[in-house]
This record gives sequence, structure tokens and C-alpha cells, in this order.
Amino acid sequence: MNTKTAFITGTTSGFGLAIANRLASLGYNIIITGRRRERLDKVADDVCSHYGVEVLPLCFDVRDREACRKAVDSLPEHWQQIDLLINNAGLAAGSTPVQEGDMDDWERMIDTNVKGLLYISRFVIPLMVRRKSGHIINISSIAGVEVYPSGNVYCATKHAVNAITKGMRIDLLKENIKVSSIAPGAAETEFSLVRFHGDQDKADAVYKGIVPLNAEDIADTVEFIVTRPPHVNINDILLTPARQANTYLYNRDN
Ligand code: NDP
Ligand code: 8X3
Repeated sequence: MNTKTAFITGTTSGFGLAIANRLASLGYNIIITGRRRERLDKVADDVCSHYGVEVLPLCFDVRDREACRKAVDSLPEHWQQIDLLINNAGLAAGSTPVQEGDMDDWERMIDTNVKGLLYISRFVIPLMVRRKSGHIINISSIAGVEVYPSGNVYCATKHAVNAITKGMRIDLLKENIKVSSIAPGAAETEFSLVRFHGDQDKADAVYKGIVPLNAEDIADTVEFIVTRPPHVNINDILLTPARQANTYLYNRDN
């Protein structure tokens, strides 16, 4: 069996961390990324010793176009054979009506969720095209399907991810590259803590009275997508907690 290689962005916590472990458990060699070097190196050591696969940690900010270029350009020959790209790194910053929005928060979200995803894709996809083979999974959100109060710019970035996913699927059809997306609803990771700038009470309130999704649920979804036979592409999967009906309607009763 040929060992496959996956490039996963944002693996220092949450979905990316769970996906990295899951793909390693399936035998993938993995390229992992994030800005927090200590965490990244620890993930690399843990995954490597636990699963015995090769792990390459690359510490950089996806908002930095040249850093993205350098990271991909620096890949040794055998790491350039990327079978699977998971565009996961992303965030929400703030939750305020548009007329009160913090423009620095807006820029962080747009630069990370949209431009960062594009930069990484632009540098990795040619490596797939060269081999006429590959699979891209973009981590979108239910916020890419519906807008919710004070979700404005975050929702816009995830709507953009969905448009980019569709565009990739069209442009990469003749290159034998599959393109999928996963759109989770509320999932408990560091997401809300980041969104509320470290306010733990506000973050906890998001999940009050529901059992949220967790990172393993997203890793399960990735595993399902990547274990389909070659003739099948899973286009998009939207999953929510059982107690979530849409972006803003939850059953928080007992
Ligand atoms: P976490 O905050 O737990 O993880 C986010 C990851 O992205 C971290 O590893 C972080 O690493 C990385 N990241 C953030 N900004 C950058 C950057 N500028 N450069 C490089 N890496 C970056 O959140 P989740 O796991 O929940 O989020 C993962 C994805 O899932 C995001 O795209 C999010 O929008 C999406 N999502 C989340 C949902 C949820 O409810 N949790 C639901 C739907 C979608 P580091 O800080 O080390 O750079
Ligand atoms: C995160 C899920 O509903 O908080 O993408 O926007 S939501």
C-alpha cells in the first residue's frame, strides 16, 4: 500500500488537531501547521510516537502570503506528493452588529478564512495538478449557508469559502482532483474563546443547554469522505448538534 500524504492547516487545536490524529491513525504521513510553535512541535512528537507515521510541522501564519509560499516551496521532494489538502485554519473574531463592527476583527477573519485559504490552495494545488491526482477538503460552516444576527462578516467569509469550493470543483474537474467541504454547526473547541477574545464565560454560554459537536465528530466526517472509493466524491456535508436547527435556533430546554 502506498502511504498517502495530507497537508492540514491549523492543527494546534480543535478540528485540525483531531483530523491530524485521525489521518495519522489511517496511515497518512502528515504536514501540520499553525502559528503556536510549541504546541505544533508537541503535536508532531505525539502523533509521530503514537502512530509511527512521518510528521512535518511548519510554523507560519496563513495570512502571510510569502510565508505560505515559502512553506510549500520548502517541502522536500517526497513531501511534495500531497494527496489530501485540508483547509481548516480559521476563526471568528467578535460578534457585533455590522454598524458596530471592529474593522481589525473583520480583517483578521477575511485575511485568514478567505485569503489564507486561497494562498495555501494556490501553492499546493499545482503539486496535485502535476500528478493529476488529489483531494481538497475545505472546512466551511453552517455560517456559510445561513447568516445569523451579529454573524455578518464571519458568515461572509464562510459564504466565500463555499463559492471557492464550487469554483475549485469546476476548475479542477479535468485535473482529477476531488473537492469536498464540511459545514459544521456549533462545535466546542477553542473557537468561541478566540471569538470572544478570551472571555471564557461568553464562550461557555454558546454551548449552554446543548451537547455541541466536538472535534472527533469532524474527524469522523473527514474519515468518511476520504475512505469513499475513487469514483465517489462527497461534495458537501453539513452537520449540527441534534439540538441545533439552523444558525440561530437551538433547543436549550432540559
Ligand atoms: P480552534 O480555534 O480550536 O482552531 C483553529 C486553528 O486554526 C488553530 O490550530 C489555529 O492555530 C489555526 N489558525 C487560526 N488562525 C491562523 C492563522 N492566521 N495562521 C495559521 N493558523 C491559524 O477552532 P476550530 O477547530 O473550531 O476551527 C477550525 C475551523 O473550523 C475554522 O475554519 C472555523 O471557522 C471552522 N468552524 C468551526 C466551528 C465551531 O463551532 N468550532 C463550526 C464551523 C466551522 P494557531 O492559533 O496556532 O495559529
Ligand atoms: C461556527 C459555527 O454557527 O457559530 O462556524 O457560526 S457558528
